[in-house]
Amino acid sequence: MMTAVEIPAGLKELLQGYTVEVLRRRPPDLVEFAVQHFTRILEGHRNDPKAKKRSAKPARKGVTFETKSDKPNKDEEEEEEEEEEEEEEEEEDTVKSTTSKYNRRVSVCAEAYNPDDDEDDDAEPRVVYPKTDEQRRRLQDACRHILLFKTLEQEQFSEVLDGMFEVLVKTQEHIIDQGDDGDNFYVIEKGVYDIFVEKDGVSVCVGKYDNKGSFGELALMYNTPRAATIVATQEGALWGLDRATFHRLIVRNNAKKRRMYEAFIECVPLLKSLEPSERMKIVDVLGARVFKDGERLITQGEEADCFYIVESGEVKIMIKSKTKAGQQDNTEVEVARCSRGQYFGELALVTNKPRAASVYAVGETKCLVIDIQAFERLLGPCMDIMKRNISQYEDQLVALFGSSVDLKH
Ligand code: 1OR
Ligand code: 1OR
Repeated sequence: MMTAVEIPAGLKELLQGYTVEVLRRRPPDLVEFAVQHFTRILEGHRNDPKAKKRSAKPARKGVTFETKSDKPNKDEEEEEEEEEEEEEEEEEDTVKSTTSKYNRRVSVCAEAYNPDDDEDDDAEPRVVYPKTDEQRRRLQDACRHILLFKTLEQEQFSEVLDGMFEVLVKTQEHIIDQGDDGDNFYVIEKGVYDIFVEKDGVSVCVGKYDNKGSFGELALMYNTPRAATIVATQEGALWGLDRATFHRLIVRNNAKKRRMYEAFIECVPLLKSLEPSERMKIVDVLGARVFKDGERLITQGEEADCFYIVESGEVKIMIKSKTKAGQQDNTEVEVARCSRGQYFGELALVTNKPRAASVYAVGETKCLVIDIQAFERLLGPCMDIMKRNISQYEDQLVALFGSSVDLKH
């Protein structure tokens, strides 16, 4: 006998809206497009709470909200917001409890765009992996330049260190397989790791991590399947951080980052052509770094691993001049300056060449920093603008040094 299935109010309209957009815009990746589409709806609901109520959620009883004592700085507005998010989370909980490799959570958008809603993460026991002094020193070294940790408060950072565990890996070991559910986030202590992405059934090596950096954040941040396969090409050592601790410390911190940087990122001219949800993904993975007056951020001739946007202060770009015989001497010539909202450090990433200039802070300067993998993953749509600007560098270079150059190749 057939049982009547109740279709939740609003479901049909949601799916129809998505289908119409797909047919209208013909996106190459339906899942990615769905994330963007539903995120826009979610953001609309955020700005218009009535719209959210209209999106017909089943009524639930007995939802209580508890203020956690270890978050003394929360203002009332945030708490109200969280009360609302808490409602959503109750709904998600039932789904979470059935999570398995083959039964993934479906709440991709809700989790990705509501980092505040992880209240019950705090109820989970805090895992501490005891470490020797020597291990802690190695761990601290490995974590020193991890961008995701750069906006954490000291206390959160030390909780991250406590929660990390050492993982020794063998040659050819798969640390992560594309399509799997996310378990841990990893920081590299040593070793080289290839990044493979499967396209049309073919696995392509799209990059590598060379003895530094981190990976495995995406599946944990957005509750999506692993987006790439990571394979050790030699023996190596990693530090892992489990999913729950990553959520409690990093995903929650992303909510703060979004509040801090959303308005600024919206105004960066280079990023204007991105969708709002794409800009938010940049905010999620960026790190903020402060440089002292005169400090060198980039050294000409070195290998590149990140990209910068000036948030405050100024940097000067210096190029080593050449003698008439074309030899480089060590005198540096200032060729440009960048201030708030401007970017630099893209050239070496686009051309896959060493840094073309050195960059120094002028006065105390704060920059937002994105690693090369995130740059390649998220800034593709801005590539034309960057390439156009690179052509302008070439013109200037010719004017200064008199020879014809091609910085792009
Ligand atoms: P994850 O949790 O999805 C695989 O697990 C990890 O590989 C992922 O998090 C990132 O940390 C890392 N696209 C997607 N993920 C990447 C990429 C990448 N590179 C590293 N990861 N691209 C390559 C950019 C050089 C884009 C390929 C189209
Ligand atoms: P990068 O990754 O090579 C140094 O690291 C950065 O300085 C570079 O990316 C650019 O973002 C930035 N020529 C080369 N690099 C420049 C120049 C530049 N200006 C800024 N950068 N020229 C000045 C053009 C106004 C040409 C010099 C003669």
